[in-house]
Amino acid sequence: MVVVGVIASALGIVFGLSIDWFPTIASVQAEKIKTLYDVLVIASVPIFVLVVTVVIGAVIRFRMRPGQEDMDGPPIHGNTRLEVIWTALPSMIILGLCVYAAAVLHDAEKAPAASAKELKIGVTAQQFAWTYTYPKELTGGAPLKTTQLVLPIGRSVEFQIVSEDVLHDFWVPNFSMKIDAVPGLTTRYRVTPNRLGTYPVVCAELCGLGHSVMRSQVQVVPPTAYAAWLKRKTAPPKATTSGGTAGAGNATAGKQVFADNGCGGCHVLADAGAKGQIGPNLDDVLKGATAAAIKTDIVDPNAQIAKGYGPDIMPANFGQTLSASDLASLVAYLKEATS
Ligand code: HEC
Ligand SMILES: [Cu+2]
Repeated sequence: MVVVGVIASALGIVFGLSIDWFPTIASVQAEKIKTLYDVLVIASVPIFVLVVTVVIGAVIRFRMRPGQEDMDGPPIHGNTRLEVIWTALPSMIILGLCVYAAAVLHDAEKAPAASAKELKIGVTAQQFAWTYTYPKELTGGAPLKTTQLVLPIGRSVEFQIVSEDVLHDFWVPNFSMKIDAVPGLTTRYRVTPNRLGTYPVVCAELCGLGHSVMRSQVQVVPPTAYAAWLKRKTAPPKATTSGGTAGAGNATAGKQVFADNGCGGCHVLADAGAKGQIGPNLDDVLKGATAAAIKTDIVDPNAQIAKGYGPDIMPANFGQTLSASDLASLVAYLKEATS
C-alpha cells in the first residue's frame, strides 16, 4: 500500500501541476496566488491518495469471504497514539496552509512602499457596461471618464469600484483578482500589472439580461505609451481641419468607436462583423433612419424602447462616456453602414 500510495501521489502531483488552472499571468499578485495554488495541490494530492489507498486496500484485504456472512470483526477500542497522530497531523498541515494563505493575502493587499506613486483609478459598474475614471491627480486637469482601461506596466494600481445600480463584480482573470461592486459602497483592490498585453475585464456577478456581455478590456502598456495615451485623451479637442464641419463625424473613426464600446456584444451589424443577440439587429432597424434619430437612440436609449425589447438593457451613459466627436463619428458610421 505504501508503494502504491507513493507512486500514485507522485503521479497525481505531476498531473495536478501540469494543468493550466490559470489564464496567462499578468500581475505580481497573480504569480503569488499561483504559487499558493501549486502548494495546495502538492499538499492535498497525497492526502486524497492516502485515504483512497487505505479504503481500497482494506476492501480488498478484509473483504467478506464465503462462510463469514454472520461473523463480525474483533471489537477495537480507542488507540490513543493513533488518535493523537490523526488529529495533530492534519491540524498542523491546515494551520500551516492557513498561515501561508494569510501571508499571501496580506501581501496582495499591502500598499506599495512608495504609496504616493500608486495609480488610483475609479471603476463604475452599470447594467451592462464598465466606465473608468482617471482622477485629476493623474490627468493634471479635469477627471477623465472613459470606457478604455489603459495601465502602465510595473506600477501598482488601486481600483476603487462603485455600482450605479445592482451588484456587479470587477474581475480581470489574468490579474487573479476580483471584487463585488456594491451599490452604496466603494470596494477596492490593487494589482501591479507585470506583463504587456490586452486582457478581458469580466462581470462576475449575475446582474441582469446583459450580464454575459458586460465585458471590457484592460491594456497593459509601457509607461511612455500610457503617458501618451493619457495626454491624447485629455488634450482639448482639436478644431476640425480639412474643411469638415464640426460634428459631422468621420465614419471610419466611427467603426473603431463601435468596436471599442462593446456595441457588437448586443447588436448585429454586418459591416462590423457584429453578431450580438441582446438588442435589435441594427442592419434592419436603422435602414433609412436619420442621423438625429440614431444619435437619440444611442444617448437616450430609454426615450424610445425598440419594439420587443426591455428598457434599461442598453447602457444609458454613452452620452457621457463618448466624446462629442466620437459620438458624431459613431452616428456617421452607423448611417453609412446601414444605408
Ligand atoms: C448591453 C447590451 C447593449 C449594448 C452594449 C448596446 N446596446 Fe444598443 N440596444 C440594446 C437594446 C436591448 C436595445 C433596444 C431597447 C432600446 O431601444 O433601448 C438597443 C437599442 C439600440 C438602438 C435603437 C434601435 C432601434 O430600434 O431604433 C441603437 C441605434 C443602438 N442600440 C445602438 C447601440 C450602439 C451604437 C451601441 C454602442 C455604443 C450600443 N447600442 C450598445 C442593447 C445594447
Ligand atoms: Cu454586471
